[in-house]
Amino acid sequence: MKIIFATNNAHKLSEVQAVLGEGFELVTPRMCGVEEDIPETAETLEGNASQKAHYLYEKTGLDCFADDTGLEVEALDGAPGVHSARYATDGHDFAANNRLLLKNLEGKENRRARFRTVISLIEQGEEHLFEGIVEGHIIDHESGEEGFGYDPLFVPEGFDRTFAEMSAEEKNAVSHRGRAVRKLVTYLHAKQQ
Ligand code: ITT
Repeated sequence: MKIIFATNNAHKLSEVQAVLGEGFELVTPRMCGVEEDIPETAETLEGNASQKAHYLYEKTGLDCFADDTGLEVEALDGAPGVHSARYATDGHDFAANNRLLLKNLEGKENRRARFRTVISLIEQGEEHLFEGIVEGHIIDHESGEEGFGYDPLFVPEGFDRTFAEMSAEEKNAVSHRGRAVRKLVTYLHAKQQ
């Protein structure tokens, strides 16, 4: 089954393809002739996922889905949250975001945080939402080379390594995105029966 994934993030694409498995072929916006940045101007993860998926659906008329993800840090009242990509700068500067996060957590004892992913699927014009959450904590220095974004700072509950110290399979098994995508797969499989 071919399905469009409304993302420009190559890391996400490979994580999602790995969870979907061989039964699904992911198509990128670029492969459908959509070259521009897809707008993300809502104030919630649900709103942004929905906006991205609807944007692509209106452009192509084909079934598609989008994910929006945020890191929600308890001691920072849920920040960076929906602003995770542009926390420190206007761009997707992972290193600057991580530096700012560490600075804002300096001296704070509560390091609890969670990643939350919301997927919006538009299927035959109807929207369906799927959520995935992983709880964990933020350490005080970057560790590991794998993954992307805040992965070098985030240790999921039950582990003593960051996501950036895990293989893609290990991260997907417990991650926010892995959990949300497995719900999406369950839904799509049920529809195929
Ligand atoms: P698209 O909108 O093109 O899909 P994006 O990079 O803008 O890609 P999001 O808005 O969903 O993706 O993510 C916001 C930021 O949250 C992202 O830039 C990363 O810094 C961070 N992030 C998202 N998923 C992550 C993950 O699995 N591990 C670590 N950081 C992540």
